[in-house]
Amino acid sequence: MAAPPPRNDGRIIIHFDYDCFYASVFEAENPVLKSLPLAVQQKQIVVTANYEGRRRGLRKLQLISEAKKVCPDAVILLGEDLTKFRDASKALYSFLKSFVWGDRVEKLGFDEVYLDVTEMIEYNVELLNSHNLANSFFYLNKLDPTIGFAYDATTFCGPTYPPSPDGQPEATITPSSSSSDALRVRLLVASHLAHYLRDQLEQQKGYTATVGVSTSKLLSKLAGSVHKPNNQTTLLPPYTAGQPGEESNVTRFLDAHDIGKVPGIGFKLAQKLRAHVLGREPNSETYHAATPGDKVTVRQVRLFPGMGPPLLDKILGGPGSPRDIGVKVWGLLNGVDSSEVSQARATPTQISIEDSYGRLDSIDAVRKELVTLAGSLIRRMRTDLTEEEEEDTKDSIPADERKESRSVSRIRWLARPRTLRLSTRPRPPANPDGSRSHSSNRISRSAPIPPFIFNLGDSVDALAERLVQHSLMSMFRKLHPEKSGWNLRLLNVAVTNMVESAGEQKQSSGRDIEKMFRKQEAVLRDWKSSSESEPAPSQLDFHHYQSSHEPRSGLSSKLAAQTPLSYESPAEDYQTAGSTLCELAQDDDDVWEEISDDAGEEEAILSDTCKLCGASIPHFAMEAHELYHRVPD
Ligand code: TTP
Ligand code: MG
Repeated sequence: MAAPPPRNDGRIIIHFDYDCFYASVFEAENPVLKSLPLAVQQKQIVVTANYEGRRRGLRKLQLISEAKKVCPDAVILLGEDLTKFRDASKALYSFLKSFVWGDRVEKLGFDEVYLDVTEMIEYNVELLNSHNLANSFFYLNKLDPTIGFAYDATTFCGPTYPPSPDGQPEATITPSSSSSDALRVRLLVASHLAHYLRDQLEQQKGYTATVGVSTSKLLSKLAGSVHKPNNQTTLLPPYTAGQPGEESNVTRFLDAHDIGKVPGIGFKLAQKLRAHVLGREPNSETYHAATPGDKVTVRQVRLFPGMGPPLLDKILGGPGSPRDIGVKVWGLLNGVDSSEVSQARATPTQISIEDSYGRLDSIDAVRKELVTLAGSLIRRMRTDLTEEEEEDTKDSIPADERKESRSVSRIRWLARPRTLRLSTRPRPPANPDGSRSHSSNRISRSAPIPPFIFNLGDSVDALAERLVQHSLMSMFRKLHPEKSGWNLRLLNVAVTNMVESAGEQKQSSGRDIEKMFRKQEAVLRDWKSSSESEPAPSQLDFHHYQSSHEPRSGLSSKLAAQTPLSYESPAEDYQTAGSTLCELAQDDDDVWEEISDDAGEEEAILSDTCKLCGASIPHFAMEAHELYHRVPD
């Protein structure tokens, strides 16, 4: 066995996972729901349920019919329009970020956030008074020592791994050369910050979360999953083994996990590792190796004869895998993850809107759908990429015309995308026996964005029509030159290749993102009246499908703004904790491609096992589940 890679436990990371997120969004809107069993429905499945519902038998990915059977008085709310979840996710992200010093706050999907709190913790550890630890004060603001909270620094706050013996004081703050002691104090202080943040989230926003505290994204995420819901877990030192033969807490903690549970080791990699250890193909229906005979732990893989980066390269390498995959996975198996919490960015790197269809096979129908999608896209661009700017007019107006000093506000673009991309996913032709393969690739076409799209004075509807006329229809004809004979499952319209506006770049890293979110709300409000006067895209789709008597396979319009706050690929969005291992990377920058097979977007519906996260999903639920992966932000 190769030596474990070197550790670097210099950072302190807190991982948040909101409890039953979609249900909580409804509860925050209407607190009466908290005491009722609540299920959120997409298509015919429950995508989540609140804890009262779970107590009464409601489950994630349960059929609605089953949910009604086990809990006849369940309140079932439709969660196909993702707007409110996205908005709540942004607001909570912004809220958490407002506490953290620096920009290292990263959103993973809708309901997870990593906070790098190293700087705050170091500052507060420095200020600890070892003679009066029980009455410590956590300073949340360096400039204002009154802002913060009192805490007892003699004990960890909340559960730890391994559990601490009851009533034992935890902290011994003495000048000590032991790095393990120093780390212990830093984690202890961080456990109090984590508790404070959870409390604020609940008091001020009405959301609870399950939280992990450790030194990397990998370990904080895994630690967070120990005590669910509404609790926290701190992974205690020692993180490195002292004597030969001794095991660190990291090793003990990680070793017991099934290999498929390790963030960064996706389903495909886990299956290859299981096959190697078991010496046979594992059951492909396995849900994170739930089948007892197929369970392979981290320890089994780590201690397998000859294990180390070269063997891992052999097992996992191959076309499409990262060159250093062996080193990376070896790191993960040993609890080493050097990926940083990304810096927050003010604007997304791309915005994309899509919808899926039961049958879309005529130019007229395509045109109509493109106008709807283009309208949603432009609305989203205006929300995410503009800000209201106050200008003091005092100096720009000649003195004789100046009645009084006043400020006017105008809206300006923070970033402008340069590329428009249209993607479709054709329905595969029927096989001779009448069956149809589920698998089909996306094809896409890109073009420069026509400048008129940025005219803030024009109505969204007019711009959407113009964009379809000017660009999207000709792009579509290049993708599908035949007048008919095709049938599409999906249309996606995206803007990519984002360029931040001058002035924005200079201050981008220090931007007040909270201000941006406040502005977004204001901007949205302005446009709401016009968008509310027309049917929402989902309603349009619904009518469309109702009238054509087609089974509606698509969900409501999906909007996705990908930012470096979250991972680049949907797969990673859900599965990894920051490793660059990406089984299904989506290359965002291949902007000028001709027709390209987007293998990264390959259909995740080949079997009942989700190819992105390995979950065993009932066939009927796969589409809703796939949507969940595909809409990261
Ligand atoms: P999860 O974090 O898996 O679930 P959760 O937050 O509801 O519950 P928990 O307390 O166990 O963390 O997913 C976050 C949200 O994503 C969830 O509220 C609903 C949505 N979702 C889907 O839409 N489809 C899916 O297949 C899954 C798993 C989740
Ligand atoms: Mg959650």
